[in-house]
Formats: sequence, structure tokens, C-alpha cells
Amino acid sequence: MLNQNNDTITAISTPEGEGAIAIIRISGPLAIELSEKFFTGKTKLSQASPGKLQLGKFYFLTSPDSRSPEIHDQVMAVVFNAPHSYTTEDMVEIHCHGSRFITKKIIETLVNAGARLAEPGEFTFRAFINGRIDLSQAEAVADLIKAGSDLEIKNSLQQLEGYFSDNLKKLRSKLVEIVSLLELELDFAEEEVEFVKRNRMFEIIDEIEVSVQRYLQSFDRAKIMREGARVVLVGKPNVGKSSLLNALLKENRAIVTEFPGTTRDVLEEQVSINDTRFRIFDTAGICSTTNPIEIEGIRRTKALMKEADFLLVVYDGSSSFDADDELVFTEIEPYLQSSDIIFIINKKDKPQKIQVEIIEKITHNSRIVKVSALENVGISELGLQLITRINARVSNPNGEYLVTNIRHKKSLSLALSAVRNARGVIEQGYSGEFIVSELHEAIENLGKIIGAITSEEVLNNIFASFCIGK
Ligand SMILES: Nc1nc2c(ncn2[C@@H]2O[C@H](COP(=O)(O)OP(=O)(O)O)[C@@H](O)[C@H]2O)c(=O)[nH]1
Ligand SMILES: [Mg+2]
Repeated sequence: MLNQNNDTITAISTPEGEGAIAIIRISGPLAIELSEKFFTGKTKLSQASPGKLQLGKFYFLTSPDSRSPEIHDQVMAVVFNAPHSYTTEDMVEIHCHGSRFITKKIIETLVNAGARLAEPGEFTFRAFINGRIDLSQAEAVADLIKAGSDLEIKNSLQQLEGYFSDNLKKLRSKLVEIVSLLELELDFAEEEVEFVKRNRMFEIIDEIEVSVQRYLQSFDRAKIMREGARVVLVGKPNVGKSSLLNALLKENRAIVTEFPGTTRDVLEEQVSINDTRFRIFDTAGICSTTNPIEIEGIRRTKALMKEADFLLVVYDGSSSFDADDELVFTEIEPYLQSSDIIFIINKKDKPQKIQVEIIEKITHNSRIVKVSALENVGISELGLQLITRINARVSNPNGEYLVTNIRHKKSLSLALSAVRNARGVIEQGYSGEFIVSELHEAIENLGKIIGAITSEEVLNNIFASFCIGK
């Protein structure tokens, strides 16, 4: 549990192990005084100019109360005076040689003199508790440390520099403003005055809805970038879904047979074309059946469709459109608007029997791709089309901030439903207190992201994921 005391804490801030140098941080009211006892340089640390490295010696304790003149390390020390430091407290950093033994000795020396070992993330926690950064900025620190791509760095920096928090604060304060006016209105209930014009309220609600929705969509995009787009193959049995997966993978991963219903479970493969990553899911064919194994397979197919970023709907060109194809269509219909769908007619190497006009009607004349998975015809074009669509979906030309944190996403979703409920309540002419209650909900959820209102449990969870010394 993170301690809210302002005692003096210390930890090694560089990774464990041997290295050229290691850095030990000390933060708190005694940071300078404690370090000064063991450091000898040209200038005393209490008189050192802040932010400037001082060359000197750091002496270790050899027994509980004595330091030996021989046993020391040559170090650089730097002082940051409160409030101009990472934690806003007095801070010292000791840059010593990166030996496990030396770092251990220095920490032991400082702890013996009265410092306490810092908990994971405790320096950043202090920066948060002391108001230097808000919660989403603290989380950005952890993200930055873990960043593995240009995009992740850019995004965590936007968050760290407060771009995201500032936007949320603005949205939140607009809500706070209407809520306070509405509360005033409730106080003067008998006089039937309207302090907030309902139209103005709709305007603000619309604005918040649009912004929050955009953030939520950015979460999906970020997820595609990070994990790869989820592409799900659907169609009735035997149309060549598994063959198509194999053709796309250029290897025989999925089992292909002439017996319908061979793929009873979901198969996932990861493919990378031109640096775009995607995950292809081969599924059990959709058909009317009483076989319990097939029924379970179809249930999983449907569950997967809900999570898909793209659907590849496959038909067999060599047979006519039948009841099962119809069933496939019923299943994908709800996704026609929201998901990206590519319609594929497979087996173009065989004489064609399918009524293309039926599919054209279903697809509202969107382009249908004709391929032969068996003879590898049209497959690379299909791959390219997929990539173009994925890239169009994830592209971020304006360098927009992307929400990547699941905690933020959850709070944003709750805030979104609350403002939508508020709109409903106003439209139905409910009294002010119902509007206030929904808007409070939205305010609270936006506030949770920046840590304006946060439970201790949430805080502990967040900071526990940090490394020691950060
Ligand atoms: N002639 C021809 N046969 C194909 C083609 N694609 C798949 N098949 C055959 O159709 C049958 C079913 O293929 P499969 O990939 O298992 O279909 P799924 O049930 O949709 O996964 C197999 O015998 C495949 O060899 C194709 O493009 N042309
Ligand atoms: Mg199959």
C-alpha cells in the first residue's frame, strides 16, 4: 500500500545488474541532509547548485555506525531543491558505478541513516499526490518506459505533457458548469426559472458526446495498430475458407478436406504484409445443423464476428447460392454498417454457377473479389486490398492522441452512456435532479481518468505496475 507520509525514500532507478553506471534516487525532507553525510566533493550538497553534477566520493557504512575512509565509490551527485524536482520534494541522485554490490552498499548506508526503501512507483506517486502531474500523466510515465514504437512514444508523451488531461478537464468543467446552474435552479424550484437553457445543455452534451466517442474510436484504432487487425473468415462449410487462409499464409496450416464441417474450432494465424500486421481467424462454417459439435463451432464463429475488425465473407462460385449462403448473410447483416466487409467468390477456376446478382444485391454493389484459393489466383490482390483497408482504418494523419489505456476506455464508456442518458432525461422532460444525477455520473467518470476522484485501490493498482525507483 502506498504511503502518503512525507518521509525520505530511496531506491535504485536503473535496471538491476551490472552496468557502466547506476543511479540511486533519494527524495523527501532529509534527502540532502542524509546524502551529505556520506558524500564528499568540492561543494557540500546543501550548497550545490541544483541540477548540476558534482564529482565526489560516496562513503559506505562498514558497520552500523562507522564509515571507512577506504571504502567508497567515485560518484557524481546532483541535487534538486523542492519544489523543482520530479517529486516536488528535495531530491538527490547519486550516479555511481553500476555494480550490484556498490548500489546495495549505498542503499544500505542511506537506509541505515534514516531513509526508507521506496515502493514501486513511489517517486511518481509523490509527483501525483503533490499535484505536479495528474493520474493519466503518471500512467503515461509507465507507458513511456514500456514504449516499443515511435507511435507509442509519441502517444505517451502527449499524455505525459498533459494534452489528454487538459482536454478532459475542459469537457469536465463544462459539465460542472451546467450542473451548478441546474442545482441553483433546483434551489429556486418554486419560482420556475430556467438558469440553463435546454438548448445550451444539448449543445454541451453533443460536444462531449462527440469528443468522448472519438476517444473511444481511437482506442480501437490503437488496438489494431498494436495487436494487428482481426480478420475473420466466414461462410458456409466447404466454400474454401481454410484454403483461403492457407493461400494467404502461403503454407498449409489449416486442415483442408472435401468433407464439409472440417473446421470445427477457430484457428488463428498472424500474417504481416508490407509491415501491416493482422490476425486471420478461420472459423467453422455457418449452416443449419443439429450436430452439437457444429452448433458449438458456429456459436464460436458468431462470437468472433462480434470482435472482428474485418469480415471476409466467402461464397463458392462453383455452386448456386443456397439456404446456407442465405443464413450466412443473415448473420453478417448486422455488421454491414459497422465492420469492414470484403465479399469473396472463391473457386473461380471451376465453371461458375453462383448467381452473382444475388451477392451484388446483398453487398449493395460493393466490389466483389473473385479468387481461386486452390490455384492461388487473385490472392495477392486480396491481401493488398485488405492492407489498404486496414491502413485506411488506422491511419492517423493529424497525429491525433490515441487512448490506449483500458482504465481510461472504461471510464470514457461510462461517461458516454451517462451523457446520453442525460440527453434522454432532458428530452423526456424529467425534472432537473434527474439531469443532475446523470451529469454527475459523467463528471465523476471523466474525473477518474485524471485522478480527480480515485479510490485507494485503483491508485495502488496503478502504481504497483511501476518499476522500483520510478
Ligand atoms: N476447385 C477449387 N477447389 C477449392 C478451392 N478452394 C477450396 N477448394 C476445395 O473445396 C473444399 C473445401 O475447402 P475448405 O478450405 O476445407 O473449405 P471450408 O470448409 O470453407 O474451410 C476442398 O476440397 C478444397 O480443396 C478453389 O479455389 N478451387
Ligand atoms: Mg474449414
